[in-house]
Amino acid sequence: MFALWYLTFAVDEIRKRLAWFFSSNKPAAPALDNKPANPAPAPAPAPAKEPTPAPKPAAVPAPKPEPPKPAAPVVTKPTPAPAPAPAPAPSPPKEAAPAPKAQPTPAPAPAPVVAPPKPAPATVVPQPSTPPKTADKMPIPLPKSLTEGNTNGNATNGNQIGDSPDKKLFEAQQPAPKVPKLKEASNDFIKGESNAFIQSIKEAQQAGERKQDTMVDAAVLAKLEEGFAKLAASDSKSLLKKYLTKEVFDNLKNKVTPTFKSTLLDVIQSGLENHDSGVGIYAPDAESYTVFADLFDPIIEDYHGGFKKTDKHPASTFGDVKSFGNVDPTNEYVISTRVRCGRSMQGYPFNPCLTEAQYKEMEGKVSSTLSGLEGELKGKFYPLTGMEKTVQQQLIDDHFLFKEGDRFLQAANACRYWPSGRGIYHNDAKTFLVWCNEEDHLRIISMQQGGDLGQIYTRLVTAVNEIEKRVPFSHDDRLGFLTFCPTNLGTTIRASVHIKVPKLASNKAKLEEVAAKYNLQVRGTRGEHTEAEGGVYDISNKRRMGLTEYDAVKEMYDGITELIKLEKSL
Ligand code: ADP
Ligand code: CIR
Repeated sequence: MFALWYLTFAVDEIRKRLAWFFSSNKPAAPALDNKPANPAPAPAPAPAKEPTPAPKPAAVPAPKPEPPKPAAPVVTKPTPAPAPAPAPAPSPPKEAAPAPKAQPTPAPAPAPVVAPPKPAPATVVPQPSTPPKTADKMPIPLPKSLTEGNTNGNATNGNQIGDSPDKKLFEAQQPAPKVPKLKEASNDFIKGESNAFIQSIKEAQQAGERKQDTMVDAAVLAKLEEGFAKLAASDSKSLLKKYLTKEVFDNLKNKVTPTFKSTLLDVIQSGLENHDSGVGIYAPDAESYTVFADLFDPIIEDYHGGFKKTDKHPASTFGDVKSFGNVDPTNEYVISTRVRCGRSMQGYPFNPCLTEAQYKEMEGKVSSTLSGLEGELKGKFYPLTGMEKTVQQQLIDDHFLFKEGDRFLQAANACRYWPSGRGIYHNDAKTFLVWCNEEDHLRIISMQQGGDLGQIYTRLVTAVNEIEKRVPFSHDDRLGFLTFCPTNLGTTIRASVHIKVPKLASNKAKLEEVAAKYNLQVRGTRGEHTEAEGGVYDISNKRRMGLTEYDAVKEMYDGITELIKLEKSL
């Protein structure tokens, strides 16, 4: 009697499980953008340039993805730019602006401090007020207490990735266990092993749930396959092409980040669209550095001159700021000098995952925080929204403001809602500037004519220390300060000169070769991906990771000193 009842129960159970199994393993409907069906942020508008064209049928993978395998120059005249026309004051920062639906609410960022700053309490646990559907099973990222490398005196949180619970969780999720085949399970049942069968179906259910968590929709996979094939057939010199082997590609193409569900396409689409990229990848969110580590790690190691996946970035050390002299004391070669660093605000993801409301909220926080700066750093915030085109162009031409329409950033989905939330703060002399929400949340810049690196670096470090007292920034134990582009991780420091070395530069390849010997990078007059105008080159330290801030600046100082010596000797 019991056996009969049990058999009936088991058959019924099987029917239900089978019905579930087939329904829950269907791939999600293709999303309209390149995010999976349930993306955290608002969908991005199509980039200016159409991404990879529609896939050829042959390139479209089967709808059921395989489970992941294991795992002006130059400032030639003294600050010639006209002061920007008065721009509309940014709206006051909204406290706890409601997050859009399905958007993981960032950890509460501290209110802008204008008066004497208070360090954030190290024990505050960021509580998303509206946890995203897909993050329901995610532990809330706990703040780490102050790390050695983080000199800002604040706890770190959501953008922390080092050994965070998030990291452990999504490492543990890979690879998803093999889903037992139903036919095998049925045979088990016929053999009377019903308990084993029910157990195996339970396991299949769990595996299915995990598999769904990491499922990348078919449209994204098709774009990935076609983009990969085109890149592989191209003569691209990018680090993306160098390190995205078929094996790495296959291992990563089905992965998504736990919180924002960013895919490999989000990481590599800039390099897929722009085969002339030097690097070709960006991190849509901080978790990408771990989930897509098989691609990020070798690129980071190559770009930053040997920073291995087992290495740890040193603690932030600005060193003896006054120890630098003038890099060109006779004033013959260097036109101007600039040192910048990048920072990401804790509690906010990188560009591709930000909502328009977050952009505006961040702009408000940046503007109101900077309005508390004093002395030489005292200045004004000018939002891009409402800025006159002529004023904007003049600022760009004078090298104070970021350019517009960077195709590398656009393809990475980093220019959404432009110009919302973007702006620039500067003092009257335009020797201290802060960019808001261009490539990074903040770019803090000190620059002036001539080669007085000591004065320029001292100003930068004073400013960074002041701002860090007021705003908590994202920092990782291993990677240092977190940035959107892997080339900027670590110190985030780029110290550059605008320099004329006509003899050396008569052979561009030779100039590049000599610069590389001193770990220097050569850019054009208007920055990255531009040409030299009037023989003016932008030469800077290339690596920013695995060394201290002081050493990154010293690398530029020592290298330029050698270049000038060489130019004199020719
Ligand atoms: P970043 O340094 O932020 O990575 P870019 O290479 O795009 O970015 O340069 C940004 C702007 O800074 C450009 O207008 C560039 O000409 C200017 N710039 C860089 N170095 C100097 C310098 N030493 N003097 C004057 N302008 C500079
Ligand atoms: C590229 O890959 O060329 C762009 N995405 C920019 C990379 C950053 N550039 C750099 O060398 N620091």
